[in-house]
Amino acid sequence: MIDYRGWRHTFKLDPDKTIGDEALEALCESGTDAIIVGGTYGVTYDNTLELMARVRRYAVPAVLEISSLDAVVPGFDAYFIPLVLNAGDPDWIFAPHVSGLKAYGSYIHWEEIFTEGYLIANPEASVAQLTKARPIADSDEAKAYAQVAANICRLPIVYVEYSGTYGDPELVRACRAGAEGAHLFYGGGIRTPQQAAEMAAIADTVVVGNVIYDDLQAALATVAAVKGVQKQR
Ligand code: 1GP
Repeated sequence: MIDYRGWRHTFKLDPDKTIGDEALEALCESGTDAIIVGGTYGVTYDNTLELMARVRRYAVPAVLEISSLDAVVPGFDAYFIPLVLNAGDPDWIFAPHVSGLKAYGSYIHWEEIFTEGYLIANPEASVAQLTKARPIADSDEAKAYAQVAANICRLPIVYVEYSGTYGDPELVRACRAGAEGAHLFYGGGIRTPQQAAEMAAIADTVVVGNVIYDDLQAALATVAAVKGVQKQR
């Protein structure tokens, strides 16, 4: 069974985007701790299955972050289930989870399931539009959201999602303080080793996504940058 608590760096691959075999090999063999498969739009059973089969040729752990009930593919090492803490549309809080359990409840291996308290901090991100994410007023509010996830809901993971833009380290630090006892993922807009190192000093795990498809070498360089940094506690 995987243990994400030791992970410092992950790549997030979008099944709706194209990645060549050589690039995929470079990512999987880069020394990253895991590959997360996930996306907001255009994620289907077929493109998720295809990507999983390709990633499975390598030893790196593979996790599916579920965003569509039509694309729940068996065979991953683990499944991350987002619970959108600041969803403005309540249908994005528990409705999909209830539908998923009605459909697949008896097949679930609960030891492979980890819930992410997902805080969407970039209002321009596709996932923010989809879930009608409420804006986060300031770092104090972000900290309170993290506390709701970690202390009220007792979720194992808090994920600060800035998808598409580089985040505010102060806000991420506030989430780190609020998410005491939970594992903190940071993702969003990392394009340089400096950015990767800055967020790795705050978060437990750094997630690198979009830059993979724009500049593979820049993406690969984030692995060493993250591994070279100690968390500041
Ligand atoms: C997206 O948090 C990840 O879900 C990573 O964000 O694609 O902006 O790197 P980027």
